Amino acid sequence: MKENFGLYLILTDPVAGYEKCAEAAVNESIRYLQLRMKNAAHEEVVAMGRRIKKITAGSQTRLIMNDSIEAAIESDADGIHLGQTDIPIPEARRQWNTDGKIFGLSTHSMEQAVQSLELSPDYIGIGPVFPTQTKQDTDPVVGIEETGRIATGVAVTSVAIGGINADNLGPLLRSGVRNYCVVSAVNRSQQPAVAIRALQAIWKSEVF
Ligand code: 3NM
Repeated sequence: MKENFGLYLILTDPVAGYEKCAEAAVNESIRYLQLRMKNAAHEEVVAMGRRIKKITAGSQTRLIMNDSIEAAIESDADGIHLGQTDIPIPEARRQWNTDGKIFGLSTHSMEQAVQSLELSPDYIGIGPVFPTQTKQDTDPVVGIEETGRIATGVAVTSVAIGGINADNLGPLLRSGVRNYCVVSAVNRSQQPAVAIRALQAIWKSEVF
């Protein structure tokens, strides 16, 4: 069944600090929290993953590690998010053969989204919906309408990503999108709980 949880929060250099953001995600019952420390050393990523796992333990919040299957295993995360050029999902599942782990995959077009279904990801990302400063060398912008078409058209849980904020979230959800990822809309806030609540209030008013 396709999930409907709204915000999937990615943490990258949050101004309020990783722990404070993770606590806010737990307190706001955010389903997915991804640790994306692109330029950090492996040991640093694993150490932060373990710290965040302690914060999410026993909560509804699942910790997803970005890219590195080793970091995901070593920090005992709940899942991993892979890009189109990372190790393929079947290989990741072989390396991390533990029941219940979550495997997510980035996609950047209808074609990729449809093709990804062969790999049985637990969810897919769709993006970038809008231009974003957060990720370098992104694929072409997908746009609201096409993102909605993909999200409603594929038989897998999906999250829209790229340039999403409180101003454009309403129209995005009206296109049929149910779940959305943000980096800067929360990581640039000194009060992550307030930013999370503002976004999820929009999601609740549009989706329910
Ligand atoms: N992946 P922000 S766009 C991590 O298109 C990431 O797959 C993208 O950051 C994709 O919310 C992106 O600050 C950056 O725009 C999202």
